[in-house]
Amino acid sequence: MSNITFTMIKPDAVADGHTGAILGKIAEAGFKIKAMKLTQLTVADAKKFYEIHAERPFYGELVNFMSSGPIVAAVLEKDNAVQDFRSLIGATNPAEAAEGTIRKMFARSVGENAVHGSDSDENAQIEANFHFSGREIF
Ligand code: 3AN
Repeated sequence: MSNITFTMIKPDAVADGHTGAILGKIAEAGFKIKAMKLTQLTVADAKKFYEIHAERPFYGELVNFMSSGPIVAAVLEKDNAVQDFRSLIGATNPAEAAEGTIRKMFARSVGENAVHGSDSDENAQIEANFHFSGREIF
């Protein structure tokens, strides 16, 4: 059964000109695009999106970074979407990410790590609804 995951190409990767290459890797890996847009998070959006990390020492840095420039937000569909996408992007810290993963190839650092991927089916749905209205998801 197909399911969905939510991703953002983060401000570092958009600014570094990696959007096309990252979308190519996503398509090659068999994900279908159900929704996509170039947008920018406000500070309030970023705070809300990353609310779960509010107590972590890097929260302020994360919120500032994620609202610092345009991102590409997308909803992707594939069997086993959440886990397969996390395998495709690699470990949070690009220095620890496997060869060939998106973070290994394109991330700047653990904080500016090129892409977001949902960590559960439930969060994928919440994150998709945070960024897209029903009529923007196909
Ligand atoms: P992942 O994105 O791999 O699920 P999380 O959920 O632990 O990782 O972290 C969410 C985001 O917080 C990361 N994508 C990264 O941008 C940032 N982050 C995580 N750990 C650190 C850290 N040690 N220092 C700075 N930023 C971090």
